Amino acid sequence: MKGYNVAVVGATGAVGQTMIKILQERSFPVKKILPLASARSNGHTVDFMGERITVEEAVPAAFEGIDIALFSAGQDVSLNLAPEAVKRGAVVIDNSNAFRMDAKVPLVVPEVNPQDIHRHRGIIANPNCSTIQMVVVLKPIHDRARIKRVVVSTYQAVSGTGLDAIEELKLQTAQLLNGGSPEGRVYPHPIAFNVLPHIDLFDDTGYSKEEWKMIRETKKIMGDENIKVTATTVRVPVINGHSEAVNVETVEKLTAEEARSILAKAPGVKVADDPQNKVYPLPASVSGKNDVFVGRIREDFSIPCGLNMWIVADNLRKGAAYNAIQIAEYMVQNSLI
Ligand code: NAP
Ligand code: 12T
Repeated sequence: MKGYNVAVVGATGAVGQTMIKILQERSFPVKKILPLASARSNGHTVDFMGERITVEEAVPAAFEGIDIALFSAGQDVSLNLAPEAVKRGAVVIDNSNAFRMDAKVPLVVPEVNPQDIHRHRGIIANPNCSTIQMVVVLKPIHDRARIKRVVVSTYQAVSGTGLDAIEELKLQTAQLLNGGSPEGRVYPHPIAFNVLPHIDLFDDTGYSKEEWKMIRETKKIMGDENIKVTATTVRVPVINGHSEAVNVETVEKLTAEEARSILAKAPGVKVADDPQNKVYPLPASVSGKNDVFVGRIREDFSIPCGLNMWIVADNLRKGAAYNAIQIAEYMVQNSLI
């Protein structure tokens, strides 16, 4: 089988490390792996297929001979280096917010809109973590009953922000248990034993950028500007695994039983829905898994055609690294690379 030269930009970070793990788990056809990061990581190594590989600095010349570049080092790095990688013949799968709403750039969740991959011009964008896990569940419902409106509240883990934020939650938890009063460094307020209705920056609408990402990206991925979406995005003191309470209004009536049966057959979805027996998705149980989990599926009796659901996924996997590698796998399977 053909092998590919794969660069991972941000290889020392929370998402980059997960990418390297998943490439191995799935036996992706890697000929050469090139871990890239900032100059701060000079001398660091990563393990790949039993070999110790030195991390190199992400500079334009590093992309010479690279077939696939998986970017996860923030928006500025993507804006600077993704065009350099494309110029040198690589296909870029970008995890940042840099290109997601660019009309020329496909924004892809393989269970929802894999066909959009075909129109790429070098860069394919990976959506925001909270959007990805939601649309995997919305798509089969939309196909059957046409979604009019979505109201979502998120409960997002600190791993979505990166390794510094994971350390901050652990440190603050220890400090509070020992009678201290920690101050926020990564976040504007302490996150331990707290809940922050604040993810990314606010604009003058009163919404956060994270909320706007969920609204705009959902329409683009689903290919339907008529779906109304509103969101409240919230950080909770969970290490890994984003949860979402999602209310959906449809044109056609769906009972909870029908929704459960549609979702049980949907790609990338696992139904965990038996609340009487304490079965519902939890971040602690889905962390480390690639699928999106849904439970608490029930009718919204306040309107004629409404459903409530609880959707949980590993934000570093389906929300970032796994989704990106699924896109790469699709390209390999369809001879697009
Ligand atoms: P992280 O744990 O803080 O890691 C950041 C990574 O970026 C590190 O490898 C870091 O390298 C590298 N980096 C930072 N500045 C750089 C520079 N100037 N040049 C080269 N490399 C640089 O963060 P993370 O959670 O992995 O997230 C990284 C990015 O991925 C985020 O900023 C975001 O854009 C994206 N992301 C997307 C999603 C999604 O929703 N799909 C989810 C999470 C993250 P050093 O170790 O050398 O500093
Ligand atoms: N601020 O990919 O902090 O746009 O959890 C992902 C995660 C931005 C993004 C987070 C963020 C993104 C976070």
